[in-house]
Amino acid sequence: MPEQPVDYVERIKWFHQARFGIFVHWGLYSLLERGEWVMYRERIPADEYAELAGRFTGGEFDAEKMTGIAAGAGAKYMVMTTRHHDGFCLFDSKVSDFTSVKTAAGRDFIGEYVEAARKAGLRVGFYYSLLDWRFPGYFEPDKYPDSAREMVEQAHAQVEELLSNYGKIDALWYDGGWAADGGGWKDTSRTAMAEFWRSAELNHMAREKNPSILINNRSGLDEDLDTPEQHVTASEPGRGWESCMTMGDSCGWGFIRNNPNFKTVPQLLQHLVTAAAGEGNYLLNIGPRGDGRIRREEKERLAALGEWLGINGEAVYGSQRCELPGGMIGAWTRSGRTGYLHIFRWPGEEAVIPLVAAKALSAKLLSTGEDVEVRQEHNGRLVFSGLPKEPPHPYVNVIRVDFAAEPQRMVEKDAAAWLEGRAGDR
Ligand code: FHN
Repeated sequence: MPEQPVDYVERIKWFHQARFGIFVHWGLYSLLERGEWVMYRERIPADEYAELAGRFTGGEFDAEKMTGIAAGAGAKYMVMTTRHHDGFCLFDSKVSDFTSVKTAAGRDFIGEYVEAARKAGLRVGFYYSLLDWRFPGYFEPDKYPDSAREMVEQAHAQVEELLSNYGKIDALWYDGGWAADGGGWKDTSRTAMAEFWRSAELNHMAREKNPSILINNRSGLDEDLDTPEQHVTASEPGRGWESCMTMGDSCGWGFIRNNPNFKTVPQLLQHLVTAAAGEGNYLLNIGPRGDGRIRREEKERLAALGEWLGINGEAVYGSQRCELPGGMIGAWTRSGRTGYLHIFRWPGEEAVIPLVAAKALSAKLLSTGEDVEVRQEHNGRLVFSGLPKEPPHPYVNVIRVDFAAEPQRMVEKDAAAWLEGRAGDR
């Protein structure tokens, strides 16, 4: 008997608990070290590009090492490119010879990833690019209708393979469903996109194969998850969302040889906390080298995130929306009646947050484990005092505050009352 469809609230529970995932972009393009768009941006003919498969052996690709690094960073899931826009598959496919199994590597890297991720206790996501640059029908669907049809059929067959051959997959991360720029697409709307890829049928099949799968919004249909890219913007309450981001320059999801703009650990943490504060997730990308090794800059940052989450994880995992203001110093996350003030800019011995409409019972600094003195003044101003002069943790410090009720932002009915030290909500 086929499994029954699983209710959205039930399906998305693990995702809300997780809050932090690692994205992996790896493929033939990694050998060229100029990012994953190199084939198209440099207009490398398909045959010439395909020769890269003869050199792509992934000799240093170690799925256990990679998933270990992700788990050590405190991530709870991963999403790996099963194929990107160049069409090269890291898995075995009956409908394509352009795969790592049938070329020099002779390996099913996706199979290795799935096994290692499960062993490391991580949920498993598949990135799949609908478009495949090797098909003229992608760029000019009216001129080459057979090619366009073949490309869509290949996508259907491969998504089915991916969801049939690797056990239960937790997330299906489509990409590349959009109209080709400058090409022959007359209608560039999401509706046209969904029609082109026959997305309703595709996603129906995916849910039949795996009733608990989460599907993102990039096939032209909204499905389960919004996917803001390179920015952290919360969706409407109740809707799942995940912000994906590169560690370096925005054009470099795949390996770039000299990538001078790596974000700092505090920047990465601020993104993670901002996502958690809006009840969303942070999907942070790594782009291994052509041979599969993960670069030092990424390993160092991930280890630092793991160390921080080891101390402050309770403020992130399973976090709920919190709209308390961060004053001038940070942002809040929440879990029931407990609020977590993440201080990005350490103010010194005293920290002030206004407009807190709940009674604070006690406070503790997670990085030291010490209790913190807290008093409440007019306008719900919380004043934390007796704090260390210098930030005890170099990146982000978290004060946990237990409140008597769910902490909410005070509504200022008289917006000028604060000038006289009066509470504006009465
Ligand atoms: O074009 C891709 C890009 O290479 C990368 O895979 C990102 C990840 O979200 N998505 C596309 C752009 O939206």
